Amino acid sequence: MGMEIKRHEKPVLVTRSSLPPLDEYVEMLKPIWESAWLTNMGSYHEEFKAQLADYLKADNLELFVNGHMALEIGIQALKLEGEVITTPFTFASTTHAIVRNGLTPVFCDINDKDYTMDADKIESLITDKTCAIAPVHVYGNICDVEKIREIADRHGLKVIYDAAHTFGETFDGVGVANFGDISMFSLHATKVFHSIEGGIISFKDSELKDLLYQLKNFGITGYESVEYVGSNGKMNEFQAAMGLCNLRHLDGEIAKRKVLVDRYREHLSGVEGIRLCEENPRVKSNYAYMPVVFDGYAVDRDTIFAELAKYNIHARKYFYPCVNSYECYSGQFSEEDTPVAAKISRQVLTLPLFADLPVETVDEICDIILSFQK
Ligand code: T4K
Repeated sequence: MGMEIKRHEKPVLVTRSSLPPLDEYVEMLKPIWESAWLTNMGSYHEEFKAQLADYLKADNLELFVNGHMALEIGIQALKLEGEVITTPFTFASTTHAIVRNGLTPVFCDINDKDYTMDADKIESLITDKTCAIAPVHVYGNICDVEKIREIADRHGLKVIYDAAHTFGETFDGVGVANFGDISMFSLHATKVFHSIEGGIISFKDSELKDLLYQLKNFGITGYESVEYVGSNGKMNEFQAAMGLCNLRHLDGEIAKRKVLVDRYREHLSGVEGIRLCEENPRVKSNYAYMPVVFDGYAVDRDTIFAELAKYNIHARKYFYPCVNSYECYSGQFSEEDTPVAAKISRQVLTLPLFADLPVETVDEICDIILSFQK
């Protein structure tokens, strides 16, 4: 701290995809060339699925071309009708997947500690049309899974977790894939673990297995039969090969992220007007994001965002704006119904975090932020 900070020549972005050594990936491509089997559930697809089941400690899972298709198809497989209680503090995908299934989102506010759905506010939103609750383990913070399960069971509702940020995490030693009726993991290039693009649905009811497989393959159920209006959500062999390579290096990548998160915390914890998510001792984290909330700090979030940009450092406002104020939903919802989410979305900044981010850059980012201190 206290060093002179120069503008970075190359932009420091919020994240940077991890990649395996090139030779390792190229070696994986050779069998694809030999077999000329590129997609439609090839051998890498099957191998990847088996290794993921092991890593995620989940018996039932299906692979998809990306996280969003996984969520859309996962919801379709549950055959729901009516209203789904969800959070507005998320990426566009969560709500879009609900709406594109012909369901109506009902927005529940978040809590101001870890920004997941406020479980105490769910019951007042339940009506005779409610069919499911769709919370998000936002930034890798695990929702109040116990209370949500209890509410869902009492009202006969399905629970759909958007676990896009939560790959590999555990809660009390249980793989996060095991909560809810279904959970969706994103394997997008920007995630802690990726297969270029990719997605997973883990599911409780093993009877969903065939249906999910069929729905991601146009609803085809046999050579001469198409029983469902399915989609094309298949993961291809190049994606699966990337996933298999990355899985070998994942634990090392997470360990590097932890060092950086600890460093951010060292600098920013306890500073007046700056809030960090509390670490939950019940959760084994994957250190997916570094969200920082500026609430009563010397300057506001947007000033910090602009100041970092002067140094070619590009934090992101994940998740601003809230989904219930998107143009595409104009006139249907009001951000005022979820005041905590509205406030946090204006105060939060996710700082750069990726395995190969130099620790010196973390020091610089914190120096820039703390230079405004009164
Ligand atoms: N649910 C939640 C809660 C989610 O956060 C997401 C996705 C989903 C569902 C849907 O899952 P997927 O269908 O995407 O699997 C990015 C990601 O594209 C998106 O996956 C992610 N959430 C979201 C939070 O972040 P953008 O629009 O911010 O991406 P973009 O292109 O601005 O990239 C962000 C930064 O990542 C860049 O500044 C640099 C870096 N980057 C990006 C790409 C594309 C790389 O290093 N390599 C790359 O290939 O959405």
